[in-house]
Amino acid sequence: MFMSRQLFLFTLSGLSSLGYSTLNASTAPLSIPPSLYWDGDNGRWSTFHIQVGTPAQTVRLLPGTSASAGSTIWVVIPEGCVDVNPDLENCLNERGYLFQSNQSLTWSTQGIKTGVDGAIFSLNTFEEGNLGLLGNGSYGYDTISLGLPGSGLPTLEKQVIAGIWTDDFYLGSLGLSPVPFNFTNLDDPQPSMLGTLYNKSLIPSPSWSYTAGAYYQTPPVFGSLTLGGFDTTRFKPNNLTFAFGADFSRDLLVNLKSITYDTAGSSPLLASSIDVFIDSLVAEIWLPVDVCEEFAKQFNLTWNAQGQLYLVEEQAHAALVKQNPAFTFTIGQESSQETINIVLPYAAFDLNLTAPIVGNTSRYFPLKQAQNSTQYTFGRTFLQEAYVIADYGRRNFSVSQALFSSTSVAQNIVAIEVPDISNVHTVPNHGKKNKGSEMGKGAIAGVVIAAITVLTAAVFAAILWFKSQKKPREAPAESITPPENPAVDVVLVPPPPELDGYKTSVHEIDGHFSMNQELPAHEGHWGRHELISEVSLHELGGREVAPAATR
Ligand SMILES: *[C@@H]1O[C@H](CO)[C@@H](O)[C@H](O)[C@H]1NC(C)=O
Ligand SMILES: *[C@@H]1O[C@H](CO)[C@@H](O)[C@H](O)[C@H]1NC(C)=O
Ligand SMILES: *[C@@H]1O[C@H](CO)[C@@H](O)[C@H](O)[C@H]1NC(C)=O
Ligand SMILES: *[C@@H]1O[C@H](CO)[C@@H](O)[C@H](O)[C@H]1NC(C)=O
Ligand SMILES: *[C@@H]1O[C@H](CO)[C@@H](O)[C@H](O)[C@H]1NC(C)=O
Ligand SMILES: *[C@@H]1O[C@H](CO)[C@@H](O)[C@H](O)[C@H]1NC(C)=O
Ligand SMILES: *[C@@H]1O[C@H](CO)[C@@H](O)[C@H](O)[C@H]1NC(C)=O
Ligand SMILES: *[C@@H]1O[C@H](CO)[C@@H](O)[C@H](O)[C@H]1NC(C)=O
Ligand SMILES: *[C@@H]1O[C@H](CO)[C@@H](O)[C@H](O)[C@H]1NC(C)=O
Ligand SMILES: *[C@@H]1O[C@H](CO)[C@@H](O)[C@H](O)[C@H]1NC(C)=O
Ligand SMILES: CC(=O)N[C@H]1CO[C@H](CO)[C@@H](O)[C@@H]1O
Repeated sequence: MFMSRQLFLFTLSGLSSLGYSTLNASTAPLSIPPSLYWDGDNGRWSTFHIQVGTPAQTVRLLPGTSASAGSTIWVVIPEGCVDVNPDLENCLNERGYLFQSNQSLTWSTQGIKTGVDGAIFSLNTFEEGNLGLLGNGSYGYDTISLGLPGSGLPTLEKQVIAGIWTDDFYLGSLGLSPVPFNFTNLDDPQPSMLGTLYNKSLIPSPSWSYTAGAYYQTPPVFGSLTLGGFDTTRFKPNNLTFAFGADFSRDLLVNLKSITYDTAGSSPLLASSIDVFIDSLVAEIWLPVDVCEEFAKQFNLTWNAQGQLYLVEEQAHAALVKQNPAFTFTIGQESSQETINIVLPYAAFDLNLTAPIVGNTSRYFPLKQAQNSTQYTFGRTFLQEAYVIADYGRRNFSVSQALFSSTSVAQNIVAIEVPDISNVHTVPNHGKKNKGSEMGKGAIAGVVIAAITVLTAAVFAAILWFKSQKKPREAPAESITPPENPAVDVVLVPPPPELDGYKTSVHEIDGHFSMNQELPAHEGHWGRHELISEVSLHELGGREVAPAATR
């Protein structure tokens, strides 16, 4: 890690002496429209469309903010229905539609070591694996297009795709990491989607902003995803900036100082501070056991040992609705007193488990008992009320209270430009626990951690180098915005769709019907049958986890 930081410094100063100073001023951020669906088996989550393969197969994915796991795109493949959930009604639609690689003319596994079953590796879930979320992927390359056909969003060739079938990740993931993926048997690091978009000057910087959306709002408000910028109408600004965590795979690390709720005389639910990792690939909020127990005591949550989760009985639910507590999460940097509050109403925690996790829909409270500090996680539950802006050029991010503007409010997308290299003198060195050595242990499809940290630096260096080589001749006079004031390029994006977003059954386009509709008829086992015959891991031990008593 020390070596890699030195390299980072070296490459940055090397670039400034090369006179890197230009940008492609015509590059605007990309606002990815939500799918207008609420998907998932552990809550209602706002997904996003992408098309994969040739001809295009449209799938709905959740944005994946995890630096490691988010370096590739995950799509659910037919095994995820036929073998893992053979009895699940309407499985294709439930899992956001499937990708069939053998129906794509552009699918390729060239150069990837393949066995009889194809290129199967475990998913690079360093962080999620700590929470017991695991899966294998069938890897290959294919063409992707963002959004639905006709959306005018970019098409990218030869993106690394992992076909997944595990129920641990019920929906596929639109990985947002800029970090390239490294197959164990290939020397070439494979650029991620964000890296490719930036390298092709399709976004102004390697950065993104995301909030998960809130089904419980009236009307429900879909998620918001911007690449290379942010949407000022979706968050309440604050002045707090977080530096990325020292550990590359735990970049979005915040210090949680306290959790309180607003009922008079209530005692704080968490008193001493902890570091918590923000990860959209996880649904729940993972906190120390004593904190969870405090929640359970205060709100009469029912611990379900089999599923290791909290169910909410009707009576407790009614009491919570009546009391309507607002939970305030106070976060900041570990070393600083400056804090911000993210407030979550009870409604944000009022989620249901549905099939295939449980037979009958069950209310649960998305709080999980973390056994140690590596498990402290703010998942999508938190991101319903939080808007995160991550800037990989400056290695910093912000967390803001999400705003739920009405659909009649036009987006206001602001670009994040790449930092002015000449102003960069230091790279934050937290000197904190360095996980690089611990991580080698998982024999994983990709990402050799030490190499990746170097790569992260090297890739940006390469990108910047590439730009510096190419652009000056064309636009010599352009100067880059200094980092103090990165948001210069205000772009008004066309007005929102004419439909009311919350009418989830109404769509302008039946995008997913480019999928092969004969699919459900294939009931057999194919190719990888010996892999997937393993019963997949669920959060709950079995299909039938009924609330303790029905009254
Ligand atoms: C494509 O793969 C599916 C399983 O993923 C299989 O059922 C089908 O027979 C295959 N089709 C062809 C043409 O190979
Ligand atoms: C992934 O595949 C390997 C090899 O077949 C298997 O041992 C492992 O259990 C699988 N992992 C998961 C999470 O299914
Ligand atoms: C800027 O990017 C656009 C695509 O976003 C491209 O068409 C154009 O050629 C680029 N201009 C320069 C000077 O690179
Ligand atoms: C941020 O800081 C500026 C200058 O110190 C101040 O004017 C502004 O009110 C602050 N904004 C917020 C949201 O605190
Ligand atoms: C807690 O929930 C249980 C089961 O729903 C109920 O019997 C009990 O009365 C509740 N206790 C309180 C304090 O609300
Ligand atoms: C959860 O299920 C209950 C009863 O089945 C239903 O009334 C409620 O609307 C559901 N909540 C969500 C968020 O889907
Ligand atoms: C943290 O707890 C999880 C679950 O008990 C365990 O798998 C993991 O090894 C633990 N990690 C450390 C660093 O103790
Ligand atoms: C990153 O840092 C720069 C100044 O160093 C600041 O202007 C910017 O707002 C920060 N970005 C985020 C997302 O907090
Ligand atoms: C960027 O693109 C150029 C040419 O298209 C390629 O040579 C270079 O390796 C790419 N860099 C990265 C980091 O992907
Ligand atoms: C689901 O609900 C139905 C009707 O209330 C009931 O007959 C059935 O036993 C329940 N199943 C489980 C697994 O609780
Ligand atoms: C560029 C790079 O560092 N590639 C590495 C990818 O992973 C393989 C196997 O671990 C290494 O041998 C390569 O050096």
